[in-house]
Formats: sequence, structure tokens, C-alpha cells
Amino acid sequence: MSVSTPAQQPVGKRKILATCALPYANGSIHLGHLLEHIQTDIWVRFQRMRGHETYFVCADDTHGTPIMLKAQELGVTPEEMIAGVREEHMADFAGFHISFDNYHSTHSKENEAFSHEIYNKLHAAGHIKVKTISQLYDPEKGMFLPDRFVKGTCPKCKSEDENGDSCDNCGATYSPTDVINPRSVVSGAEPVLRDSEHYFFDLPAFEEMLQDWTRSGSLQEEMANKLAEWFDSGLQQWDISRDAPYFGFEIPNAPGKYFYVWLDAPIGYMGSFKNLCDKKNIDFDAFWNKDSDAELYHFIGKDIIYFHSLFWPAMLEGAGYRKPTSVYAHGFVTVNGAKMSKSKGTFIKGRTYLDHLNPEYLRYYYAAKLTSRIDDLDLNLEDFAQRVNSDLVGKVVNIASRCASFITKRFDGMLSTNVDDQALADEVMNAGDSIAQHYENRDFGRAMREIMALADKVNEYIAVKEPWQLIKDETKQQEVQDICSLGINMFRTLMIYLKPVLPVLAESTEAFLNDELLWEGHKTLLTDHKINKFKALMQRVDMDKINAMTEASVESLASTKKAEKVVTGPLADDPISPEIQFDDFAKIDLRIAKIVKAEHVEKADKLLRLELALDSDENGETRQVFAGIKSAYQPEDLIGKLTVMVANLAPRKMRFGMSEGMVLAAGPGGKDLWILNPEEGAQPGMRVK
Ligand code: NOT
Ligand code: ZN
Repeated sequence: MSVSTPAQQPVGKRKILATCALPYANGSIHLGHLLEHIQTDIWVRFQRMRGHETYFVCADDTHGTPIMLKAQELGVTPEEMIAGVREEHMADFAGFHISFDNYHSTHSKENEAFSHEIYNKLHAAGHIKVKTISQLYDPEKGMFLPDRFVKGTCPKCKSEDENGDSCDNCGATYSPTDVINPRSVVSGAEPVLRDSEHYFFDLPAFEEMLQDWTRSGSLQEEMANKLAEWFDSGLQQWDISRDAPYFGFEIPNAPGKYFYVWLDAPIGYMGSFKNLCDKKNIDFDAFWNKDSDAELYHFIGKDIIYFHSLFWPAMLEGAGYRKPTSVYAHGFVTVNGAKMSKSKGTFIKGRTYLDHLNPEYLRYYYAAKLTSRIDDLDLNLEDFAQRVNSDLVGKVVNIASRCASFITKRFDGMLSTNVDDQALADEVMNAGDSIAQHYENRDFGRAMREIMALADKVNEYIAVKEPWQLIKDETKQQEVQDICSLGINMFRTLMIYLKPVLPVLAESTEAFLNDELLWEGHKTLLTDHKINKFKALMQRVDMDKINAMTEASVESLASTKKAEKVVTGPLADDPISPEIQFDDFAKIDLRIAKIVKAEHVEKADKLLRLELALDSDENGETRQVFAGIKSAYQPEDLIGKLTVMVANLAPRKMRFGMSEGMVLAAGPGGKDLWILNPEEGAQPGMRVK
């Protein structure tokens, strides 16, 4: 059963605020994130088309230990790192046409102000408790260790190098203090137990309110069941503080204590909306006041229901704000029936997808498979190609391409004043309410099936009428214009229904039809109306491009293993090299060197012998280096050039002699290989920073 939302009919103008979960600022957007963002975007675009005052906000989730450590590894400040990642995330979402009204950051002044305010109110009302707890501490790094930063031997099956809280080998879960031979992932040191005061939010005090909220009728059935289980097993105090060093907001009147990232993450929804309100002059309070009549929806993944259906409403209630109208959870994305895998190339980043395929294919495929339930969704790549080709290209766009050229070539682009088959027109036009209801209920799959069934009928109609035969008969010209005009009109109505899913195709359709696709337009037909020349609206999905996309997503096992061990992030996902620590990198002594000699090496088909000066002085130190750059450079072109070398590489004996260092070159190989070439002004021997 799917539960419907409060206002089924667009009787009045509704005020709606929708959010997606905030992506962490230390990893790339992948096809799993995109399920949620596409789902929400479709729903929001639908609400906007229906004339409701609708806002859609999101932000990057920027705080916490993994982000702090990731920035340290990269040798940048967390602020620098999160700013770069936010740009990347915004570009990826824009590529998929996600129409946020605002994309903010949890590391913002708005979020800090709300976090302080909400905490202070909870504190004043007696909902914050302080307790001393004992936790594993890394004495070398000088920090407490989250469970995932402890590794060691599983206390149950004795498998080595297992996680601090669970064993991948036997599936056991345990406390990090039970791990045998525990080690800190951060420094390798053996963690010690240490006491510290932590701040707790008194969740159990809100049980009755949460029970009522659960029964308010707008939660998914599976979610309400899950909540009932949690109530049965008893709500717990929630630890909301972390000790310095931590990247986040300091807790008021608690020096050295920071809000745990999950405390300020949901507040980030308010922070982003407030930032929008200030820019656009929107009344923030009308959406967040306790007596607000606006609707507030959070779209999330099934893994974070606890935070959104227990902690978040309780925090809002405790601080005197309204609670969400509903929280809508979706399942996980699997690819070809299995968990997304880096080694199989099915862990596909948004950017990699965009490098190969049209984003509207994915929007349609997800829409076609989405329900209002929490089930997982399988992206089967063959089915994806087949479904998009048969539905969008073969059914919908096909209607236009079969009819358009007759209208433009024979009738000067004019649509007829007659309606050739009123019953067909009525059937397609009258489906609007039911399709709208499916959109409203997030039953997008049903909406798509209904639209495609109508497209089938229109195609059948055209096939039976055979305008391409009639056109040969001079006496049947009017009939051809009538048939093709109805075809074009039906295409228009279907595209109105599809506009929330396919905004770009809808835009090209508007240009072709000379008409803006408005939801209410599904009740009318274009008659005696001039259309423009038809251009191909959508290409078929090419299986080769899908294969190229998965190939580009394959990561070597070494890098996958390492990336999973620490934190995933932009660089951890590099397909070629395993991730290294900043300290490893710092060991490399990079120097500017001048190529004083370069020559071919007999019998070597890749190598050139270089003599590199590490000193401006003619009699200064030189090094002999054999470099594999013969395919790209003539020795004589290199002489006198500056380049960059690794100066502290241990000498290696090669077949042709000793190599005393290494020059840096990049490129796919062959002719396309480039050594680094510092600008004039650099001096041999200078250290590269
Ligand atoms: N960054 C989190 C995640 O799981 C989502 C935070 C959503 C916001 O990717 N918060 N709440 N509650
Ligand atoms: Zn085990």
C-alpha cells in the first residue's frame, strides 16, 4: 500500500520544501546518489509544473573525522578541500539536470547559527546530558578513534585486518575494545582506552511524540514498521559530541567539544533553505514555524532512516520547530544484479556516466523502475539500453518523427483544424489526472507505464492509417494532414506528461512545437498552429558507449582495497595507483634539472640516456638517468631543456648502466608522452614544492 500525501488535488497553491540527503564532501557523486537526486528532482519538477510554490534544497555534508583526515592526507585545509568537492558535486548534479533552488554547505554561518540555537534550546529544556565514556584513543596522533579507524583481529573467527566494529570474514559485530591486536588506521599505533566527557541528546524523552508522529499517516508503511521495532527495543540516549581535533562546530560553552557531524547535517537543510530565503526574499518562518502549513519532505536512502525519523523530528520538536510532513526512503542501486563494484566497473561515478551517455536515459530508466516503496533498484545495463531505446526512441519520439515531415513539407508546418480521432485524443488527454496522481505518490514506474501504453496506442493508430500511403493519393491530402496533426498533438500531450522526467527533451519539443509545455495543456490540442522543422530529438543508446563507461570505471584491486580502507574521495578513486599517505609523498625529493646530454642507447627501443645537471655550475653534480621517452622525443630536441626529476631515488642497475634518478613524464604513451618542462627562470637544483 502506498500512503498518499495530504493534498491530492491542486485545490489551492501548496507550499512545498523538498530536500535530498546531503552528500559527504570527501567523495564523488555516483549512480547511487543519483537515484535519490533524480527521484526528488522529478517530484519537484512535477510540483512546480502544477503551480505549487516549491523549493528544492541540498548541500554538501562537510564535517567529521573522515573529512578532516582526508584533507590532512591531501595536504590541504578542510575548508579548501570541501570547497573543491562542492564545486565538483554541483557540476555533476547540473549535468543530470537536478534543479536545486540552492546547493549550500553545512560549513556555513547559517548552519552554525541554527546548530547553536537548536542545541541551546535543547540544553535549556534539559534534553542534554553529560556522561563520561571510555573510548579508544590513538596516542601517536593524539585523537579519539571512530570505530572505522580501528583495525585488528576478529575476536570471533580470528581473521586478521578486520574492521573495528564488524568482521567481513564471519559477519560478527563487536565493540572496537574487543578487537585483538587493535591498531589505529591513522598512525598504526596501538590504541589505548581513555575517558572523556560526552554530551548526549535525550531521545527517549521524545518517545510519545515520535509515536504520534509515526501514526500521522504520511510515512511509508515499511518505515512505520521499522520505527515500531525501534520503539519496541527502546530508544537510546544519542551521543552528539566529539573531542578535538575534529572538523565541525564547537559546542557552546564546552571548549574542545564539537557537534558530531550527524547533529548539524540535518540542520543543514534549514541552513541551505535560510541561505536561499535571504537571497530570494522568501519567508523562512512560513516553512519552519511550529504552526506552518507548508509541507516539508526529506528524500533519503534506507540506511539513514534512523537519523531522519527519530533524531531529527525530536530535535525539531525540542527546539520548537515544525516536524517533517514525511520522510521518503528509497532502496539501494544495484548494477547488473549485484552491489556496485569498483573492480567490475559497476561503481560508476556521475561524471564517468556523463562522459559517455545522455543523462536523460538514466532519468527515464530510474523513473521507469521507481516505486513509492523502499525496494532496491537494479540498473541492468542491457535492460537499460533496451528500455530506453524501445520506449523513448521507439515509442515516444517515433510518433513525432513519423508525422512531422508530412506537416512541414506538405502543409507548410500547419497543424489541421480537424481532430481525426476524438476518442483517441480524449483517452490520451484524460489520462492526465491519473498520471498526476502517480507522480504525486512517487509511483513513477506506474506513471511511465501508463504513458507508454498511450504511446503504443498512438503508434498503432498511425500504423493503421498509413499516412505514407495516403500521401500518394492527391484526394487524400486533407486526411494526411489530419492524421499527422493528431499524431503531433498526441506526442505533445505525452511530452507534457514526461516533462518532469525529461526536461531537455521537453525543451527541444517546445522549440519544435512552438509551444510551452504546461501541465494544464494536456487538456487542449494545438489546431491551426504552425510548428517548426523537426530535428532528431534523441539518439538510441549505444551499447559500445555503455561498455566504454564500465571500462572507464574499472579500478585496480590494489587501489580499491586501499580506498575502502581509508576514506573514499576524489583522489582515492584514481584508477591507476593505490592511494598513498601524505608522508609517503613528502619523502620524494623533486628537483629541477637541466638536460645537458641526451642520446640514443644502442639496442634499447624505449630508452634515452640523459645526463642531468642538478646545479647551475657547469662543474656541478650531474646524474645519468635512463628514461623511457624515446617514442616521444628526439635526443637533440631535449638538450638544454629544464625538466623535473626525482633526485633521491635509489640508483638502479639497468642493462645499459646505472640509472641515478628518474624524470617525470605523463601521457598515454607512444608519441603522446610529455616530460615536465618548467618555465625559464627555474634553476637546476631547485626543489619542487
Ligand atoms: N551525508 C549523509 C550521508 O549518509 C547524509 C546526511 C543527510 C543530512 O551521505 N542529514 N540528516 N539527518
Ligand atoms: Zn570474524
